Amino acid sequence: MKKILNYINGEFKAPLLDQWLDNYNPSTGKIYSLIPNSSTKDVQLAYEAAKQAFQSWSNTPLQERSEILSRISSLIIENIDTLANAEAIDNGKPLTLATRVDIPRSSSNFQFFSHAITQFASEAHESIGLDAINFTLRQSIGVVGCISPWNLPLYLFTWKIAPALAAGNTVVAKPSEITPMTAYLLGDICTKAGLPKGVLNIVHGLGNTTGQAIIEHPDIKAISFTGGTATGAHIAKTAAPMFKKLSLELGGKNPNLIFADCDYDKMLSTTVRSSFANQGQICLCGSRIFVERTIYDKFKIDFIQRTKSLKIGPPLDSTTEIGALVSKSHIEKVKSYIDLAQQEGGTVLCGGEYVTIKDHEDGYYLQPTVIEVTDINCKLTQEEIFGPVVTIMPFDNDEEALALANNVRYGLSSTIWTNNLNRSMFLAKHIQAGIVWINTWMMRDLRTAFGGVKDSGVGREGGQEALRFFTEPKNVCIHYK
Ligand code: TXE
Repeated sequence: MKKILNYINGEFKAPLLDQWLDNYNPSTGKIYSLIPNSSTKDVQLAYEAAKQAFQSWSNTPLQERSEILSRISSLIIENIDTLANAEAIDNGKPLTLATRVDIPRSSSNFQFFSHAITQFASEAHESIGLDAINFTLRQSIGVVGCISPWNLPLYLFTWKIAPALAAGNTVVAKPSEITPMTAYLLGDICTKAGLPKGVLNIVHGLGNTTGQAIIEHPDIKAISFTGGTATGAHIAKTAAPMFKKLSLELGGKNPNLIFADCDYDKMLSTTVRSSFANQGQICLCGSRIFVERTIYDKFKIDFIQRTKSLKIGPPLDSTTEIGALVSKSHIEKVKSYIDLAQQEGGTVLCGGEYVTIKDHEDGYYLQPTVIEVTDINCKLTQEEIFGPVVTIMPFDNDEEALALANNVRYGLSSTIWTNNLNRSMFLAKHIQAGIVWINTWMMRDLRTAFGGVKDSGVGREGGQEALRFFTEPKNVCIHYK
C-alpha cells in the first residue's frame, strides 16, 4: 500500500515512531494509502529544520525568493493532471472541479504572492514639529505554523504557505489527515523549484496530536488555521497564553438573499452552484436561502428541478457534478441533520437520501437536498452542516431579509441578488459578514481581504492582509535634530 511521507528538511521521511493512519478513498470507501501518524518528535524535527533555514531564507534577496515561488506556481500547472487526479481521489470532489478550480488556484496562490511581496511597502511618517521621522520595518516572524482543512486541500494549504514563505518565514505545515495527498505531492514540486531545504516542512497526522504539537510549540509564533469553529476556539485558547499571532478562518452559515428584481436566470444557475459546489463542503456556500415571497413559489419549482437534475457520480467520471462526501463520519453527520427536518418542522423538498453508485457501493454519496423551513432558530438553519444541504424560506421586505441574514452566530460571506442599487448598498453595509457578493458568488480577487466576523473567525487572509499577518511591524524613530 502506498505510504505518504513527511517532508522535512527537503527530504521525505517516515514518522519517527513508525506509526501510520489509514487514508480512505471516499468514492469507494476503501483504504488506499497510509499516512504518518506524526508525533511531537516529528513536529520538533520539522521545527528544527525550519529554524535552521530561517536565517538564510529571510535574508534571501526578494527577487530570488519571488522567482522560486513563481517556479512552484509553474510546476503546479505542469503537474495539473496528476494533482487534480490525486485531489479527486483523496477528497471525492469531481475531477473536473479539481482541474478547473482547485489546482489552478493553488498555482495562482504562489504566483500572486511571488508578485505581491515585491510590492509590499512599509510606511514612513514625518513627525512634523518634533524633527523626527518614523518608519516601519516589516520583518519576517520566524517559524510559522499553517494548518489546513480537507474541503479544498491544496487550494487552502497553499493559500497559507505561499504568503508565509513570500514574507520570508519558514513553515511547519499540516494538511488535513483526511486529504493529505496533494500536500505530499507538493513537497517534490518545492524541491524541483529550488526551494531551499527546511524552508517548508510538511508534517502529516491527526489534529489533536500532530496539530496540537504545532500549536503548543513555544517557538512557533504565528498560526494560520482554517477549519471548524470548535477547533478554532480550542486553538485560540491554547495559543493565547503564549501570545501567538493567530489567523482563524472558521465555519460559515451564509445567507443567500434573493429579491424579485434580480436577473433570475443568472441567480438560479449561480444559486445551484453556491448551494452544492464541492458537495456543499465550502465554507462560502450559501446554505441559508431566503427568497422574496412574490417569486418564492416559482423559485421553489425551478430550484428543485435544477437540483434534481445534478448528476451524482464517481469523481473521476467527467460527467459528474456531485461527487462523494469526504468521509464516512462526515456523511453521517450531514445525514443526521437531514433527519432532523421533520422534528424541526421542516419539509424535505428534494434529495435527503444516500445514493448507491454502481461499482462504488461503499462510497459516500448523498443526494443534494433542499429543505423548506419555518423556524429560523432551528438547528438546520443555525448550525454549519457543511454538506449538500440548503434551507429555504420566504421573506417580505428588506428589513426582514436583513434580520434573517444576521440571525446566526456566523459571519463569513453573504450573497445578495437584486438590481436595485440602493437596496444592495443598504444590505452590504448592514450585513454582518466579512464578504458580500452582489449578483455573483465566489468571485475572488486575491488582492481582497478574506475572512469572517462573529464565530467565523478572526484576522484576514489575502493580498496585503496576509503579508501583514506573516510579518511583524517594527517602528523605528529617528530624531534628527
Ligand atoms: O475540521 P477540523 P473537521 C467545519 C465543518 C466541518 C467541521 C469539522 O462544519 O463539519 O468544521 O470538520 C486540524 N490542533 N469545517 O473536524 O477538526 C485538523 O487535523 C491543531 C469548516 O474536519 O477543524 C485539520 O488539519 N490542529 C472549514 C484542520 O485542523 C487541529 C473546513 C481542520 O480540522 C486540532 C473544514 C488541534 N487540536 C471544516 N484539531 C472551513 N472553514 O472551510 C484538528 N486540527
